[in-house]
Amino acid sequence: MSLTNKKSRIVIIGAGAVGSTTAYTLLLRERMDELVLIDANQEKAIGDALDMSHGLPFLGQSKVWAGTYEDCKGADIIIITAGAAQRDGESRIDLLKRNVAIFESITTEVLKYNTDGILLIASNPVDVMSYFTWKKSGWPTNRIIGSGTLLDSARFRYLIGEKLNIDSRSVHAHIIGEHGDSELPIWSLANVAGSGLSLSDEDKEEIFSNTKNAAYQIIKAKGATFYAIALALDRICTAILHNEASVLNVSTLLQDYHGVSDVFLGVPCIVDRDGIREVLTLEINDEEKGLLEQSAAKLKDIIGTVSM
Ligand code: 6V0
Repeated sequence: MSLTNKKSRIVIIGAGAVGSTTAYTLLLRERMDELVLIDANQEKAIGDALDMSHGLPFLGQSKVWAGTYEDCKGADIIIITAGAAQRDGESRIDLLKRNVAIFESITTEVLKYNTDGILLIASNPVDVMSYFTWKKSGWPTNRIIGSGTLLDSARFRYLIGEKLNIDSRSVHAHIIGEHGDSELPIWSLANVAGSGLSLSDEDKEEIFSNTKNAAYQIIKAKGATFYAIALALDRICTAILHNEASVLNVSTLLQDYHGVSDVFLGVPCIVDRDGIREVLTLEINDEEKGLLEQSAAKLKDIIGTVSM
């Protein structure tokens, strides 16, 4: 809920698996006063909003409805989880081009009604979509946030915690870079209460491989991933609405981050009411710096293949 008298509002664009699960998570945790669902498939958004509204007698005072872009007016946060599914035989680049076109039309509509909110991007490839949204919007970088490697870092911490039999909330460990195949684990700084981790090289390899391949594993098993990303998006929204200044590994524009510039990648950032207040530079080693450069080069190549 809002800390001021103004009603807090979150708009979710794309009420698919991720969007509707995020909506439900935000409602259960009573994060905002008003929640709006927008989807190209309006019936789906209407159905979800009704279904969730019928649970409100068991919850709190939040309102949820299927809306239009006009409802972006005054919204604190606009989460974009819309996306096209890959067609049979379609290349990843062609899928990306279709998703960029979808983002063009969504951003155009949002900007008609909102100029001072925070855009939170989850659609994949999230670092590329965040970069395009930033370019298209012309908004300052603090108000464009990609979910980045927050989910990957949570998976990493969970797996380390399981291996050591320690509560994953007490494990401090980062995945940075692309939310995808070129992401990198920062083993040099991973710790529990400041002590290094007693993990063998094999353990580390297994943990990182399971982190990186988690989405493939889940999609193979049930077609999509949505619970943990919904909690990650809820975490970012809470940091914003409650002005927490929490450190979260989100995707942001890097400028001379260990020599990397002009690309959105996941790194630890301080997130508060204004969005990204500060990008924190991790003291990573030379090997990790090399991997970060590779991740950035990959993203720049992808960005170069699609024009806005
Ligand atoms: P989904 O269930 O297919 O939902 C996508 C929704 O977008 C559908 O309901 C569509 O109708 C809607 N949509 C399509 N075009 C438009 C448009 N122009 N305007 C409004 N709505 C539109 O996909 P799912 O929810 O599983 O995934 C959504 C996106 O999130 C995909 O790009 C995933 O790859 C991405 N994820 C990102 C994660 C992360 O960590 N950042 C994690 C999981 C999924």
